[in-house]
Amino acid sequence: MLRLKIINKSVLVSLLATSCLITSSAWAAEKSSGHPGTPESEMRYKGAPVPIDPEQAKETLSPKAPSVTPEEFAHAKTIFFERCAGCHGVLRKGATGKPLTPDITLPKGTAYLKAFIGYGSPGGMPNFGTSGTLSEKDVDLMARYLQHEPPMPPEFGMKEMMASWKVIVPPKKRPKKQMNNYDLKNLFSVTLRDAGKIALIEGDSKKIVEVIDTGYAVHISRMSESGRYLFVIGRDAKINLIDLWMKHPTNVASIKVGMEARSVETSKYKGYEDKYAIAGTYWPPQFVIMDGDTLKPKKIVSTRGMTVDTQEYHPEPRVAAIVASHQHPEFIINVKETGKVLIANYKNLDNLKITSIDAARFLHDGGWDSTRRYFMSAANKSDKIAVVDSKENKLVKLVNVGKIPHPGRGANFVDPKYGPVWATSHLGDDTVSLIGTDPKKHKKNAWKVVRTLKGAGSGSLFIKTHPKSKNLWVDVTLNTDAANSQSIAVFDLKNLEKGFEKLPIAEWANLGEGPKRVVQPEYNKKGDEVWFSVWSGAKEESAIVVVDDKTRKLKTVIKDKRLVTPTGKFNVYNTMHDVY
Ligand code: DHE
Repeated sequence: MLRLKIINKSVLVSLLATSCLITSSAWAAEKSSGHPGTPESEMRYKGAPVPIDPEQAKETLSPKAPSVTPEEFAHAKTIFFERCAGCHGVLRKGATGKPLTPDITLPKGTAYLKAFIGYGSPGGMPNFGTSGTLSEKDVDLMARYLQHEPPMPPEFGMKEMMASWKVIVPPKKRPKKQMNNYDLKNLFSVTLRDAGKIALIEGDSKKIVEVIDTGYAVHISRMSESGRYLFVIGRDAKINLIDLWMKHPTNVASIKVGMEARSVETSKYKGYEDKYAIAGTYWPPQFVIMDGDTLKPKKIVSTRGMTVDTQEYHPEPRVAAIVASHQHPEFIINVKETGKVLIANYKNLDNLKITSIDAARFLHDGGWDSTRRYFMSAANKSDKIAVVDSKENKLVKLVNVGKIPHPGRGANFVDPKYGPVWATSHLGDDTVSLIGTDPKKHKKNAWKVVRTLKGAGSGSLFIKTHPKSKNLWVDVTLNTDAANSQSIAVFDLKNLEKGFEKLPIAEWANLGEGPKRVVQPEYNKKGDEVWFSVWSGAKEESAIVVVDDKTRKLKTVIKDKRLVTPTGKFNVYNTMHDVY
């Protein structure tokens, strides 16, 4: 059985913790990343370690490259997966970082590569040597290692998936009705990132009612259409299927679908409610369609292929956001490195029909417009939002927005002047772009940026509102100034010209030392409360701060020693119905 042997769980825990959260004093000082214009925060965000066991990637010594001993090769592989693969790709074909294949590195030679690794570059490479991250010896080793063929981690096909697949409680033995008294629709699934668990928190009582073991560093939770099944995916590509009807909601099935992943979704089209689930992986680059109530893998599809612009082969196009179509029995899949949106029709899995839509590189996150017809997807390094019409299955427009759009699922509301809009904030600048989304009644505003708001700063990850709310909440989690990253900016939707108010969310949590980044606003079912994670280090206290949406005043702080590094929060009702 092929099992992911995480580099060493405790090492990965500390690496992830240091890669994504550094101490508050360091944030405040914001060390140079060695790349003018790319702050350390962004480099760390993109360059998190890849949870692939380096031992599983075969050594590939190339005769023309400078010599590297087997011991050195093993050490270099570990450094590469921990420090470099997040940006350059496991196979070094290039992602947000430049390609580093031997046809490029061999002609450059050891001295050039050493300087590059040691000092960094204006193109985005951190200064691994001068920052003290790598020793001089390791810089020299990496310069030689990069001239060899990239070692290839193993593939993960049906055999490996089946070997990892577990049905813990078969569908027949599951309850026929809800066996607990929780208000399931207002339950929140909260990622406890560095604990490898999720917490279920009741929306009304704010009590943690269950803490459930999951894969490592859970990325997202998604709900089945009926609201019964919760799907949780770890960074290690483990999916947990949780049955919310059980007396104590718990895992009823699990599977590993690869070695690294970020996305999971379930079928939502009429007639296919709860029938299928889909997960996309970073490694291997593929997606898999599974049975919705057991996770039994049915169909695996590779995403390897040609890039949208230069039309050259990319061996590692990672799967980013996936949404379930409400127009057809289809999943809509963002493929990062090729810049393509794939629409997979699950009506007939043996004759799978895939529509491939040319968008732009590198597709990342995104969500629906308010009608749930148009998928708005961030092509982050192209500074564009790709608008895909899920009814006609075609690209409507590539809309130019600010620098590195990062919407999460975005925010839908009605602009007093321009009509219905969908909004994104940005990692790379302090703006919020509002895109018109109503081609029928507001045709001249459709699919263009109708308004740009000035937010609190760059480094925003998520933006949120609710159909019942008059507020637009924008986090600035990765901003270099702790006064920003520990606060939230809130705009009045009825008076956007007025600018934002800044609320000191982390201060309200009243925690001790720690980075305390405020991340990912999420509404309750009614749309009258907003929940924020105050995400501190794994060994420090974190909290969830609940704000009254109408008054913008603190309502409650949820603190509990089990709340280790809370990041994403997913309200069952809002996630079921794509309300954002
Ligand atoms: Fe995420 C969504 C990938 C870093 C928290 N993140 C997503 C999605 C993708 C993605 C593809 C969309 C999934 C979907 O909708 O199907 N994230 C990545 C990365 O590749 C990246 C940049 C680096 C990495 O190595 O993971 C990254 N993400 C982070 C973080 O550092 C965050 C803040 C904490 C963490 O878990 O590591 C983080 N990402 C989230 C959250 C969502 C998310 C909370 C879901 C937001 C939502 O409201 O839907």
